[in-house]
Amino acid sequence: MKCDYSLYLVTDRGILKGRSLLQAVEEALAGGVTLVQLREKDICSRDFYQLGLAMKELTARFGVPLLINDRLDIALAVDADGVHIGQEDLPLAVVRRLIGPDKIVGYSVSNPTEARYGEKNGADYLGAGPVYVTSTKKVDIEPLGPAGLRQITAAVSIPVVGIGGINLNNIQKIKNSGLAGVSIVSGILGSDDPGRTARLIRQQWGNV
Ligand code: TZP
Ligand code: MG
Repeated sequence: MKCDYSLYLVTDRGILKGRSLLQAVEEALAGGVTLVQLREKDICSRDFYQLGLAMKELTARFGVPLLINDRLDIALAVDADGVHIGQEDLPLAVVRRLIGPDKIVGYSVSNPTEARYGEKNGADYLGAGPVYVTSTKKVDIEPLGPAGLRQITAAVSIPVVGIGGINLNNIQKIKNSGLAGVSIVSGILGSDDPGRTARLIRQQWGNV
């Protein structure tokens, strides 16, 4: 599936400053988010499913694809546009086989070896990170910075998005790293105005 990775919003309900998740994502979509990943770490399957259905309806209204983090079963159940998996989830080739050739499969990487593995085993795109220090996810990997990102983008020919600590203030520094886009959690959802922030980031990044 063809996909615009330029401004990729990943969700987190822990940083919403009292807003509802759907409301904050809707504002971000109105601001120009081009792709959404529903990421839930501590809700039961039934709640994840119900939220997935609601999120699918919302993103579809904006013509934006929805991916589900980690959970292939939820992605299939809500007929999402794809799934994003990491190094500790089901093996990439298994996910690709089960979800089929037409859905989007994303794969988290933090070095060129993992990136090449992802490209060979069926990923449509790679999420490379952490780019900068972040408190949204516990990671014990040194931030890649622009140079580390460039090593990853140079190693593969599929699209790569950067993730981790990216915000309005540091986005310029990774503009020339060969990325297809930026993937952001707190830089948008934790900002005072997700719609305005998304719009400003979109302006800074440009349309890919
Ligand atoms: N994967 C690598 S870093 C990260 C994920 C999900 C968290 C990114 O969150 P933020 O708030 O954009 O730093
Ligand atoms: Mg994962």
